[in-house]
Amino acid sequence: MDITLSYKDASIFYFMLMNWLSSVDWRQDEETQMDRRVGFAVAQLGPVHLQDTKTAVVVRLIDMLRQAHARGARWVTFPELALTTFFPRYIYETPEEYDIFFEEGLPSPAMRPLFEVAKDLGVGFYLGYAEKTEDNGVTRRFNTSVLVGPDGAILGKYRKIHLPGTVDPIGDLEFEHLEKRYFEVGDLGFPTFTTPDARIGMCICNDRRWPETFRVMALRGAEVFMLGYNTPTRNIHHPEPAHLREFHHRLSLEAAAYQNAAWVMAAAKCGSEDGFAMIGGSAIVAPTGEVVVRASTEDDEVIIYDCDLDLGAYIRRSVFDFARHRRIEHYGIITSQTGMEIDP
Ligand code: CDT
Repeated sequence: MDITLSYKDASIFYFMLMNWLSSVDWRQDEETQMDRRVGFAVAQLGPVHLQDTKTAVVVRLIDMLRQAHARGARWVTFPELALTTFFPRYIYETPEEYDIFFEEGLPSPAMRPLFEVAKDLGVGFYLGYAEKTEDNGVTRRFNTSVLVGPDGAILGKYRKIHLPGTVDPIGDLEFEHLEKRYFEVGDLGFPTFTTPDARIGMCICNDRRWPETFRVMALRGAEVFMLGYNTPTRNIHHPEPAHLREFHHRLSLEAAAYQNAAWVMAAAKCGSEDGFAMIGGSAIVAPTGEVVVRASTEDDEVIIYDCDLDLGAYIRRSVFDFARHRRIEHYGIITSQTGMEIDP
C-alpha cells in the first residue's frame, strides 16, 4: 500500500493537528478556568507630521477606536505622544515654541472627542500625550499616559520614568532626541489600576527596555501591561544595525510578558514623520512570551486579540509564583545601587 502523503495533504494534516493542540487546555490545576477572555486592541498610528493638526490626529484615533470596538475590543492601547509628531527630535529654545505640543487638563480640549466616543461605545483606553501642569505655581511637563475605563472614568496617569536622550543637542546632522530637555522624570512610580476586566499597568517606550519597570507592576498585580512608543529606526546615540532596533523592541516585550506572566499591549507611532523613520512592530504578547498578533504595516492599523487572563494567572501560580520562589534577600542592590560596582 502506498502511504506517501502529498505536500498538500501533509500541510492540511499539520494544520489540523496544530489547531487541535492549541485548543487543548494544557494547564493542569483545578483553579484553571477558561472564560476570563477580554478583547484587547492595539491601535498603531502611522506618521504624524509637524503640520498635522491635533484635530486631524484625533479623527484617526477615533476611527481606529470604532474599528476596535466593531471587532470586539473592550480596551484599546494608543501610542506614546499620540497627538503630535515626535517633537523631541527637534531643538526648541523656549516654552513658547514647544508648548503647542502639550496638553492641559484631562481631557484636554483636543482629546475630548476621543473621550466622548470611547465612553459612548463603552471602550477603555490608554493614550500617551505630553502633559503640562501647574503644581504650586510651578509649571511642570511630563511624557504621560492616561488610562480611561470603559465607563469613561479617568482611572489614573503614568508619567514616563526612563527618559532617553539628552538635555542639550548632540549636534547630529539628522535629528536629536531631547526628551530630557522637554520632560521631567515621572513622579508617580509605576501604578496599576483595578478594572472590572483586569488589573492594568502602564509604561512608556524606553521603559520597556528596563526589566524593573515590569517587575514593579507585576508585584502590584498587573495582568496587562500597556505601552506606547516612538522608536527612531536609527539610534543616534549608540549606532547599531537597524534590524536590532526591531529585535530589541520585540525581545523586551516577550521577556516582560513571560517573566511577569502578563499580557503586553505595545502600540507604535511609526513610519516616516517628515522623513524621520520610526519602527512599527506593534504587538500583543501573551504571558507565555509569544507574540500572538503583530501589526504588518507602518501605518494606522488595529490589531486585536481575545486575551485569556487566566493564562497569566496559571503561570503566576506555577513557574512564576513570586511569593514562593523570589529570593529578595539577594536583590537589595537593585534598589540601592544605580551603576555597576565591581567587588574589589
Ligand atoms: N521614545 C523613546 O523612548 N524612544 C527610545 C529611543 C531611544 S534612542 C535615544 C526607545 O527606547 O525606543
